[in-house]
Amino acid sequence: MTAINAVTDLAIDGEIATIRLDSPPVNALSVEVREGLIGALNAAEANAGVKAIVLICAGRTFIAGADIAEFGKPPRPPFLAEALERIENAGKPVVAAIHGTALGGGFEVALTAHYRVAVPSAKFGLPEIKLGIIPGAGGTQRLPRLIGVEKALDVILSGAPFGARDAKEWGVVDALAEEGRLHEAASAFARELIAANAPLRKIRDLTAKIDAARGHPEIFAAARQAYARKYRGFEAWEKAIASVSNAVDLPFEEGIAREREMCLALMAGAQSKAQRYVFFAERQAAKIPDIPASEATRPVRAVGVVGAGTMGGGIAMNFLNVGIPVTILEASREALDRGLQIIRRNYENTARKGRLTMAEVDRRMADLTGALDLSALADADLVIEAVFENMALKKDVFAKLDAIARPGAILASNTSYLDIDEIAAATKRPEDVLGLHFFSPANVMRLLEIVRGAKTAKSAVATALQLARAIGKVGVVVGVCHGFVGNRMLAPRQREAMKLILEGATPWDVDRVLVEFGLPMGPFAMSDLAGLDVGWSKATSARATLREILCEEGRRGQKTGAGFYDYDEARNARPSPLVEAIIRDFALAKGVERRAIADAEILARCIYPMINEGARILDEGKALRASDIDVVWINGYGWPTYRGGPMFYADAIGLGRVLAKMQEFRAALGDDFTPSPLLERMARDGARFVNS
Ligand code: T1G
Repeated sequence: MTAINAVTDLAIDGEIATIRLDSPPVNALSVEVREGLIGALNAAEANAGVKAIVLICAGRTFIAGADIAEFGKPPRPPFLAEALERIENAGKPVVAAIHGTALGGGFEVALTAHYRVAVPSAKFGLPEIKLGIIPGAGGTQRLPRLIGVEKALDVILSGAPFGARDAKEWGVVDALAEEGRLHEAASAFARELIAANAPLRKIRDLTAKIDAARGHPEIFAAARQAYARKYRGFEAWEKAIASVSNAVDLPFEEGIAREREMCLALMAGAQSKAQRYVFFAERQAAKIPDIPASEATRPVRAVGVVGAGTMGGGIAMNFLNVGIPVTILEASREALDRGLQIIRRNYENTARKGRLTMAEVDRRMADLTGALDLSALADADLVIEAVFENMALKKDVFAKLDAIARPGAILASNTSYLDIDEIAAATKRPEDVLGLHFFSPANVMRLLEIVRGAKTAKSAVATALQLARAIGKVGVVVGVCHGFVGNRMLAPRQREAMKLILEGATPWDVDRVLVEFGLPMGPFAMSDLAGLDVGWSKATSARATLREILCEEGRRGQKTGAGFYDYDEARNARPSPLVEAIIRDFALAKGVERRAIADAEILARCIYPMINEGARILDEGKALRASDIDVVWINGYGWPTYRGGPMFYADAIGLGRVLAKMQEFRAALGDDFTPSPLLERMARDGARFVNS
């Protein structure tokens, strides 16, 4: 075995040369890897005894893509394109041996090999779209030639990985290897190629699949339609479609050149910069300064959920999905049956869409046990309380859990606002108590706020972070304060939205401005969806707020066909002249002077106080870092990834400008706009919230 460089070895075994890359953690295509790859290929080619070359990776995965940390820096030769050309034009067959995840540039490397062998657990994909770019090393040109335009569009636009069995069926992989015996299988495959004198198959020369798509613009129209909603506001996806279209219409070399041009232009743009920042921010969130990665976690083999309502049911599904059995508790047989029924129906709906087999639905339901007596949770390793948002009730639940839960069990509350330390004090084991704040719908939204109380044990926090990952969520550790990070920052936005409509903007103006900014929904459409009567009661309602008036008028949101908006049968929203009149009357009664309000003011009034609240949260240490706040807003509230989160966005505007605007608003509108001392300090120092 010869070392080509620090990350590349070449081993010759008879007629087979094996190039082995070993660049932890994920064999990303750094300058060293590119150098090693080219050096090893040259050596293998120069060796006359070598008749075939196997390319394999050490560690957990085949190449997982370009090195994202190198993006935005001046590129250093040798460039990836050169390495790819060397592979594809090698005079001896190159077999890529794939395990783990062959993603992005890694998959593109494999597509320049003449043949591919993979273990069944391997995954393939082109996730570039998630980083705001398009594949830049031939992915949009070679993949359509290999699997056809429709499938390639789906792989590239979804950014989602596909498994080895699909890869085999689609012809991406030529042979499957036994798990753990990849090198042997790839070598055997290479020997067969030598024996058969097999041709050097270059994907670039395949034409049948792209010929079939020529003259069929409807294929591209369908892709555009399928992804338009998902990518509203994003730039890269249209370029991806254009590039695949080039694969059909242009010669290979030209298609490749244009692909690279578009990829580089996107990479230099603001959207990709924000999306790359989010990639690293999400991984950073799992790192807690005073909790080492070696901190022992507690095994979680059985979960208990208290409350089988919408939240409890959604929470339970997360664990059932990954094979962790759940016992779910309700107060009455009727409520329990209803809760279980809804979970089953959710799964059956997924099965109907073809995303789950009925056998899998049954398996998940078999892992779910309903219970009416708290003692059924005595063996759970983790209990999550999801009852009404009421402190007395929660304390009562925790006192009872304390009496029955096994030692070391983690006791979690799904509260959205309440003081975890006060809840923990209802037990004799506050070290085992923390908050696990799921976002509705709990089985869908990726965010999990992990609320660390004053006495929460490190092992409990580490376990929660690990568990978040296991159920496919992004866990963010936050401190105890009213509304934690997400809802605490939502509050000033909602407050300003309500003030704006009294001052003269319409609810639809406010919603439109925020939707144009990139949020999935404006505050008033959101209120209508959630129900205006959440926390409202007829008995105490006194027409004192706009919300009380609307509720008393029977306008309680979508479910009543009317809220801020009017709704038709299909729940399409229409602006309501009646609501405009109600708002006008209410403003008059309150003595609020009305005026025309520009879109720019609406946006600044809604967003800047959020940033200011984020600064307060940071100052108080309730978030560990500004990027954690951004991860919360991206994954819990649909903040557009291409704007990188509110704190990243503040940096992009400039903290001096944010502060100046807050001061201007304060002078005109009062102390709701008092700048946070941290914002003042940072603006004065020319500092930034995040490193990007
Ligand atoms: N570049 C740099 N660092 C990377 C990286 C990459 N591509 N992928 C992962 N890391 C780091 C990550 O930050 C973390 O570091 C550690 O590796 C483990 O990651 C030309 C231009 C491979 C499925 O988008 O999807 O190719 O936090 O915690 O859950 O067309 O990482 O430990 O310091 O996520 O086991 C396309 C991105 C690039 C793949 C592994 N490729 N990576 O998941 O571990 S664009 C991607 C992933 C491109 C070409 C274009 C995942 C993973 P640290 P992890 P994991």
